Amino acid sequence: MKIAIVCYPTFGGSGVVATELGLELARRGHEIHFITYSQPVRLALLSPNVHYHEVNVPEYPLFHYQPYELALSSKLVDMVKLYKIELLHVHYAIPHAYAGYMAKQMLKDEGINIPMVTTLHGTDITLVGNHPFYKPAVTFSINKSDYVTSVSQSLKDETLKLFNIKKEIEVIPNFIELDKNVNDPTIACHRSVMAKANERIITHISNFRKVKRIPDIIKIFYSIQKEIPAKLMMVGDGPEKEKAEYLCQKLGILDKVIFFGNSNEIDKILSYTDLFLLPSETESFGLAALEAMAWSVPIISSNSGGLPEVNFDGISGYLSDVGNTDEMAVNALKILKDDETLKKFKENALNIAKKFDIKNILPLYEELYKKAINQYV
Ligand code: GMT
Repeated sequence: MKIAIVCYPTFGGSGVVATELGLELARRGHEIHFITYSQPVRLALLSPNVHYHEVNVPEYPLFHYQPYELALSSKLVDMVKLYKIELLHVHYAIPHAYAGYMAKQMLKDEGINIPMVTTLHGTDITLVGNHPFYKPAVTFSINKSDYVTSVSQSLKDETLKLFNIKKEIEVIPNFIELDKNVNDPTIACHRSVMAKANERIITHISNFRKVKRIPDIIKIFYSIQKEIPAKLMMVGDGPEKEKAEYLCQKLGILDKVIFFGNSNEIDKILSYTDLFLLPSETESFGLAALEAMAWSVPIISSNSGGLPEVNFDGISGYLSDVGNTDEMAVNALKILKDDETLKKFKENALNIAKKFDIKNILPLYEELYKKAINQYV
């Protein structure tokens, strides 16, 4: 199949899922065209089956806001015609589903019928899409998609609750490539560089937005390091990072916290991590947690959104109410208290992650694509 993938190219779950999906589809022989405003961060190499088309938005002094949707839909039209693309898969409803629908209509005018699959990722529904200024356009473009998927049952329920959706929504969860962890020889363990042998390593990875509740992470770690020797790895960048550094300084724990910034070495960091923290306000799935579990890392998370669908309470880690940092710290110490308990949680985390291996999830997308393309044949 010839598939166009539209996504955000930056660090963030939806772009990561879209990129990894495209790369795996390409490995399976499909022709993949990434169409976005810069090369996706996880798209290191282009190959004969992987193409990247940049969307350029010409600036003009009259524009207060640059019309990205317009440029994106025009690019989609041009690329569909040039490469005879058979399907559009847009990730994140805003504004991709809207731009995709416009492209569909323009192409229809020229006698080309192309199906569009929209994948809902989370904040496009829960935080941003639900804003009254966006809601009519988001509702419209979801309903005009040929097929709609959501990354968790919780996100599906939330979408149906918040919007007037007439389409069936299929749940296709986030995935990880487990083989990569076993087979990548470049992932040597650098644990000794980061921490002493007796210190537990605790990690958080995100884009440091408010929704991630970064101060909660510092609070949980503060309680942990009072009881046991530990280090905290803070990976990522975003609006809450500076405040987090300040809080660590105020609490006198800056020497125990390493701020990495955005990193392409997530696998390396996770390979020596003992515990992952994700106390988010809302999380449609929690890809970062799954990526950690794939490295046998147990999770302390909130119980919001889709997190209970990936982190199983008392098995792969623990879940607590949003903001209950005291309980989260107690649970973290339960996991970290001795090597035997930690080992059990690690094994469980990996076993649950296996369910989300790309080998199990990718065929669900392929089936959907076939259905979508066949409806226009
Ligand atoms: O988590 C983020 O802040 C990034 C965000 C995105 O849209 O890129 O991630 C969302 O999509 C991921 C992939 O489907 C999900 O695993 C994340 O849970 C979801 N984030 C939220 O719902 C906050």
